[in-house]
Amino acid sequence: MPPEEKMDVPFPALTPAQRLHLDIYGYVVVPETLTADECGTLIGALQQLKRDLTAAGKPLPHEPDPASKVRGACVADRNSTHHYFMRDIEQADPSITAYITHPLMVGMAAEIIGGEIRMVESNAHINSRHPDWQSQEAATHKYGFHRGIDVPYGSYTRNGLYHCNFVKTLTNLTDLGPEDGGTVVIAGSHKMDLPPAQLVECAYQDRSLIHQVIAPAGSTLLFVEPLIHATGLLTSDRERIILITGYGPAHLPYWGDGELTPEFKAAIPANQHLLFHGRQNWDRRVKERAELMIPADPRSFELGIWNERASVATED
Ligand SMILES: O=C(O)CCC(=O)C(=O)O
Repeated sequence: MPPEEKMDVPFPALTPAQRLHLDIYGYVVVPETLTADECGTLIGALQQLKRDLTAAGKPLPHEPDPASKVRGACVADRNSTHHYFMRDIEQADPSITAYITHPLMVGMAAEIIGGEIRMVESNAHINSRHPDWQSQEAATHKYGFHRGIDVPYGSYTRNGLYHCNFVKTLTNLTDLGPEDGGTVVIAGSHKMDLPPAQLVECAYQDRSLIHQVIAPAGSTLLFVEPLIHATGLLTSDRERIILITGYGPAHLPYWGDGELTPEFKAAIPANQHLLFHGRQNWDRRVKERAELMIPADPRSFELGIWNERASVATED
């Protein structure tokens, strides 16, 4: 692949300890991936999108008239009063596109996928506590646990390290304390090829198996989709705002319902063609971490301007 078609992303993107954490638990929380200003910009864009989606009557996926969507985006559930789940948001605002194309996010996902990647979905959630929150107890709460891909199909090991073909970067744009509904996961379930219902039942019997994201704004939960996970229980009076990109190997399809407009497609630079369009080929261009103790690429990257990313200097 010519250098001008490859975005410059960190490799390895994770420190050895972060990589080990992800291998053991199926997730790692990476702090300070976005600055306070970057979080503020993204919150502004998501609140605007929420207002615009509401004004448009909350279009759903697979609407017969795609024009009813808002800049390609829709909501997952029209009726929820406290949980606003926005889907297919990749072209809804340039700052959201900048999050999807952020070199650190792309680099972290590529490291776990083990080669060239594409975006497969993009979402955001703005949620506040449930109207019945006072009747909900953290010690007995039942979460909406699920996994996005099963263990044997989604995973492989190379050089002693775990890889997965469906990875998400989930960044909290608001601070998450223990009562702010941070994502919960059943730690280590990404390696357990057992019926999810059994894993969930065991986690309710021993709740120390359930880990919850508690992290300052601008932290990214990097996780693999065989990991059983759910939205946490929110009982504070604060709003939680999170932004998510799903990534997969470049030869898998996009599975959202968004259709890129001709204007958006025209603005995609050569070095992001793969990220937005993938590549129809059986071949998988592998780039795997050779061993755990390789230090992380020390460079820092900004949210920046989505279609002005640097390309690699030379071919690998
Ligand atoms: O709301 C959350 O924290 C979890 C989101 C989620 O379940 C997902 O992206 O699959």
